Amino acid sequence: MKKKLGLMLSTAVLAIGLVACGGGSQSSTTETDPSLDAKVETKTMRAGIGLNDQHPQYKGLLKFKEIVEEKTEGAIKVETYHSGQLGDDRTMIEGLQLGSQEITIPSTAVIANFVPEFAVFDIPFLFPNEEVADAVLGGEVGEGLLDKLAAQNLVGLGYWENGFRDLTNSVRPVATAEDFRGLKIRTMENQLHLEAFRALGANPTPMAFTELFAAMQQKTVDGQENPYSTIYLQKYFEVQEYVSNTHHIYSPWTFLVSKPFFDGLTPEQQEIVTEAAYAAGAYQREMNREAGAEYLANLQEEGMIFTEITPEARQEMVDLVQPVIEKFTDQIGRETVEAVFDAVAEAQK
Ligand code: TK8
Repeated sequence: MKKKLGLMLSTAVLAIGLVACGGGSQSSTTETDPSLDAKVETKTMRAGIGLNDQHPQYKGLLKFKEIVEEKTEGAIKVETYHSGQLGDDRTMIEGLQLGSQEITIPSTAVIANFVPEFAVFDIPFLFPNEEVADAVLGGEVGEGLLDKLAAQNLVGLGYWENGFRDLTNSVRPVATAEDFRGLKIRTMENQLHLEAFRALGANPTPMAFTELFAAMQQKTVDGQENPYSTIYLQKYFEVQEYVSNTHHIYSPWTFLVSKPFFDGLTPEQQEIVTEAAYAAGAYQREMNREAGAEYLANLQEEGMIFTEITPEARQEMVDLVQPVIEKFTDQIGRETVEAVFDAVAEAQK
């Protein structure tokens, strides 16, 4: 009798739990635990990213999966989908809001379409190096921006590293701003990126990451800009000839979880998922940097022609994009822009 009452209670609690976290959501299933004769609710986190399974972004996601499944003893299962299998960044963010997936790790540039303040990280030449980027993103300013995601039904659990973005193209070597003239460059879907490349003299086209390789292959665009890791691991050397170390933007990714799903987790599960996201982010950043120098050498071995951007040429680019930064400061939020620039200055002391 006692056992039956226990089973009834645990089933009742389970039923309340299911209703609390959205009931029949596809992300929650119940399995019978033979050892306890009680129904143990397992939850599934469908995680989609844009990069392929060779990239540190995916290796970081596998680390997240390993930690969460181990620490929750299988109560939370993580399904991983790479190479845009669940869609491009914008589609996957909407998937979190609609409940068709639970995790994605998009560029802040695309998040800016949902939370305008995130465009602050698209300000060209904002971060001088990775150490300053780490200090700002991991500090009060970066964490404060994550809090703004809640209004979009999203939870931000730290920043991962996409890295410094560099230009490639199939037309000519680019050594100065003059060399950008007329190049059809794919940019992320972000107005600031678009106008910054216009200011440099290029002819930019916003495009989802998932369409980029084909666009370069069909010469719909002449070039693109991404970190060396992406250029190499996505095999852009097969469709691009020239690469320059423009290092024009340090691009973060943000680890996003669906807020309705996150709110349905137990406090202990929320802590495990949060800690796993930050730990996997640190793991991914370290892996990205360890291999960083090799990627450019690999690109040259694959036949790409590398052009060094001199400090003078880079300064000319900085000067050309200043009016764009001014124009977007109010759209991003003057307070946010000033706070980020102050944090950058503080991190360099
Ligand atoms: C991958 C994108 C990519 C980004 C881009 O999902 O779109 O060029 O740099 O990393 O987020």
